[in-house]
Amino acid sequence: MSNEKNVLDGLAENINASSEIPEDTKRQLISNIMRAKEEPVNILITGPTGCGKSSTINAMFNMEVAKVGVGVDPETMEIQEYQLDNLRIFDSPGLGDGKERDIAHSKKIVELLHRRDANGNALIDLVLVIVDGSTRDLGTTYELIENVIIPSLGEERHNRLLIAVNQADVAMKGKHWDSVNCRPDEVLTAFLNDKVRSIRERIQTNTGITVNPIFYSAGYKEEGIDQAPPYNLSKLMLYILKAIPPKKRLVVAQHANCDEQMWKKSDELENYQEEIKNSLIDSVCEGASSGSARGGEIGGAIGSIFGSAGEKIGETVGKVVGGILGGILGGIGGLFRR
Ligand SMILES: Nc1nc2c(ncn2[C@@H]2O[C@H](COP(=O)(O)OP(=O)(O)OP(=O)(O)O)[C@@H](O)[C@H]2O)c(=O)[nH]1
Ligand SMILES: [Mg+2]
Repeated sequence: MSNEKNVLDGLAENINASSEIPEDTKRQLISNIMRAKEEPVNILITGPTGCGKSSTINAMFNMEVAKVGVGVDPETMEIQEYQLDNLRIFDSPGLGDGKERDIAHSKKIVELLHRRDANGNALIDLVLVIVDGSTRDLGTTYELIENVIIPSLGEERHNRLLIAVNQADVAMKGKHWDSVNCRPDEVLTAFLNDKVRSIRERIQTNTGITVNPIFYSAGYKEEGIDQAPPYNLSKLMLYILKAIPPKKRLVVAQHANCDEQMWKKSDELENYQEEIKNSLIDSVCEGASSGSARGGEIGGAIGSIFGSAGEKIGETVGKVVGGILGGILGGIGGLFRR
């Protein structure tokens, strides 16, 4: 059932077997990988009924964890918890299910956001609010973000909130979606950019908080019909990885969906695969030094963490680790395998 041992142990084994990485560096890298086994990550995914929370969780992660709604009844009435080793995902209904239910849902979300771990840190690392891109009525979504979530985020309010507009494919009722190439045309792209900009400006004005929403499509499945693949799911994964500390990134990425198709379609504003790879290399190499180079100095770029004297070693290690990650991470790794 668990594939944590496979991914992280496999990563450690491959690093250990590499002849290109100095021994002392290996020890540091392996200890970083083993740390990812202990490090808990808790993500709250919320948004109104039918926005695509379950579809998103299923597309991103390696297990059919969440039931996708087909009927008229909301599928997710309570906060559901899905545990993939030490990655925990909370799936909570947003608002818009009637006054009484809204109050009950709000209370549960507020309670969850105030929960602390044994060290007194916020339990929830990240809140991902999913916006239903197919509707114009964002009233209940704003209510949820501005009056329920943001006031409960405390000190960490600036970086614990992500907003993603789902169902990009049907944002204009299916018009302007190129279903052959699975991407929005220029008109739909402009429409979606406008949508994320207006969400950003509205939240900025009303709360002073800056969020940079993205848009994507979780794709969908129907009985007996092939799945329409997701769009910008790699972008969403990168958005999440960048928002959590490097030491927690492997915890999330190890459970990424094995199916390469999930990750392929994206806008080309950035090379998301490359960025995901770099963010994971940082995660594995955090704090590593070549021994002779300045220890403990952590830079964003792989070369710099080894100091200028160790730049060459840093580069080699980065390449080796990137190659190993590509080999071991299943579908998402397949995208950056050489
Ligand atoms: N076209 C399209 N349909 C989607 C997308 N994401 C989800 N859906 C469909 O929207 C419906 C609702 O999706 P769910 O994933 O169940 O939504 P949810 O937010 O989990 O809903 P509740 O659990 O009821 O709150 C399903 O029929 C999905 O197939 C998408 O990106 N594009
Ligand atoms: Mg659901």
